[in-house]
Amino acid sequence: MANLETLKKGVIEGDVQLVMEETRSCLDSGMDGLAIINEGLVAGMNVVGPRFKAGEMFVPEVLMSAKAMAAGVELVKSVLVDTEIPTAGKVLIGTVKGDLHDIGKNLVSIMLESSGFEVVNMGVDIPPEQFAAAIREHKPQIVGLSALLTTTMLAMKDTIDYLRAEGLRDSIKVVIGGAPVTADFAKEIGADGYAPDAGAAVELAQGLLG
Ligand code: B1M
Repeated sequence: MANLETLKKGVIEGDVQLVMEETRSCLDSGMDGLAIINEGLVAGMNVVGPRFKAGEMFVPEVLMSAKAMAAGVELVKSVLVDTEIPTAGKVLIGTVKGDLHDIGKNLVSIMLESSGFEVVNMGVDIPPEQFAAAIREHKPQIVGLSALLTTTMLAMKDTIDYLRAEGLRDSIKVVIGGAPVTADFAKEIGADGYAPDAGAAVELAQGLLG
């Protein structure tokens, strides 16, 4: 019997095989695709986020959960050809110029995607000009900047200043994060918000657009 609770459990446990089997049987039983995503797959990820934030789950486990959820979403998407999957908003995210750290930023991307955001992940070492070009191309509501080095934190300010000079700052919310970053620093450089971890980044994005 297809069961959304089993699906949710599969995501929490990062069990790719179980999630794929259960997603298939939910689809075979005629269950609505969006219900499978929201009440099974995303519901599982909604448990993972707070557990990670509380230090009850660690990075490798979160990545397995995200992988399991993504496998299920792919299966559902393959049958939802004509159905629009509603998005919570569009986020453009990248690690700033000079910085090559991307593990945390990718985790933030995954958690945002799991919560229904459309994410354009630009990668690492992104100069302000490239952020500006991507904002023009993708028209996100939120731009996320990540930095892991005390030296590259300054590139966050450069990026925000550049976006302001280009007339793009007022059309977006800028959120920042990364180990050396603080809420005070976010205020100082004119960002709209700071999140200490991936779970908080999702809450921040939801709050800014809500
Ligand atoms: Co680097 N490194 N590293 N490194 N590295 C640190 C950051 C460091 C603290 C290590 C140390 O000395 N103790 C130190 C920085 C010191 C400082 O500036 N204060 C450091 C250094 C010095 C360097 C090099 C300069 C070393 C050298 O070459 N001499 C060099 C710089 C390269 C460059 O970027 N130009 C370097 C290189 C590297 C590797 C390439 C080897 C590798 C990166 C691999 C990769 O990312 N693909 C690496 C790693 C792995 C680390 C440590 C060990 C781990 C970082 C990590 O992935 N953490 C790190 C030490 C540490 O943090 N313990 C260190 C796990 C990740 C899940 O957490 O990234 O904090 P984190 O992300 C969190 C939050 O910060 C937040 O949410 C995430 C999930 O909860 N968050 C956001 C992150 N981005 C966010 C964006 C948001 C919101 C929240 O909104 C947009």
